[in-house]
Amino acid sequence: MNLFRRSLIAAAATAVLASPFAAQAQDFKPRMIRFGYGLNEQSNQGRAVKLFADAVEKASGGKMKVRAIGAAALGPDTQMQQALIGGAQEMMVGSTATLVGISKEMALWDTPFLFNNAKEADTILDGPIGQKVMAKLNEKGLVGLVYWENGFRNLTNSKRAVNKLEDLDGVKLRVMQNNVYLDSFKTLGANAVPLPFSELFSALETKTVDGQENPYNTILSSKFYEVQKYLSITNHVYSPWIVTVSKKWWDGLTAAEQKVLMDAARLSRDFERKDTREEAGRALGDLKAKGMLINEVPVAEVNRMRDKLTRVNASIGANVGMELWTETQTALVKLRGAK
Ligand code: TK8
Repeated sequence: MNLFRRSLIAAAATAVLASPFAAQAQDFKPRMIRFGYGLNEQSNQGRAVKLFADAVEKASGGKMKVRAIGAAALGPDTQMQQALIGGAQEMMVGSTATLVGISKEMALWDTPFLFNNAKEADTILDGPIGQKVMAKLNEKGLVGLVYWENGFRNLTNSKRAVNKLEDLDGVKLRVMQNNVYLDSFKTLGANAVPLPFSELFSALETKTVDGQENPYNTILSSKFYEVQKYLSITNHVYSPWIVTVSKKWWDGLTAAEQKVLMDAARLSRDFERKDTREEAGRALGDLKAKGMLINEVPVAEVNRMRDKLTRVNASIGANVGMELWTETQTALVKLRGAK
């Protein structure tokens, strides 16, 4: 062995000993983490996954590597969730709404008009209630790390501007695969059709469905403006994303490795929310420039929608458990009184 190589190895050994990853020094092979997500690389979701990947690689000194796989190349949310539970995939980020079939408490976040603004969402999601809902995933083979912002959802369709409740009548509207969404939009008079997000663009393009609902960011990054004429602002629900890990895999990590992931997840959360809010702030202008016709649904009409949906609220309460439901309502009242 020549001198140069020898000193290189010595230097590497020192670096390894100095890091909490010393235990793996002998048979160094980076841990590969397949991290799947549904949106494009050029989206708020894609940017935050990239930031997470870089943070993990840096904090672990290259011993943990994240392979970010977007555009649902590993399958739609529900498929990835099963891969995580089985241990065939390590990580993903997706909608909490598609987790309801696995963990019923997640339906809490589907409550129409639950949060009035992003501040309320952050406080509840990052506080004891959000953490309690997240912890329920552990019984199901998943570990939740953090919530990201998907955002307040709005309606788009190719038929007509929605200015009043009745304009939704018979509109074939794609919803997420979840009974609360299905129920909500049926109650509002739409012909609600559950579909995975990965099939949505082509369903809109071929007019298999007339419309959908998502935050401005997604309407922009998924290019829905190419196949949707009308955007009607309702802000009918705040949707979180959640970063999840396969519990099977997580349980085999060292405490130091788990910490690297948790720290990077928190960094990604703070970055993602900021990035999403900035993008949402300019997205309406961008969508208008792309040719969408945008209208704000009058408050009185939004209130009519809200009233119609109280029936749905009652069933969400029953499904997630009245204790959790009441705790959330009480926390929100308190939060609103405090400002
Ligand atoms: C992306 C989805 C998306 C969600 C939906 O995988 O399905 O409409 O809003 O963000 O999770």
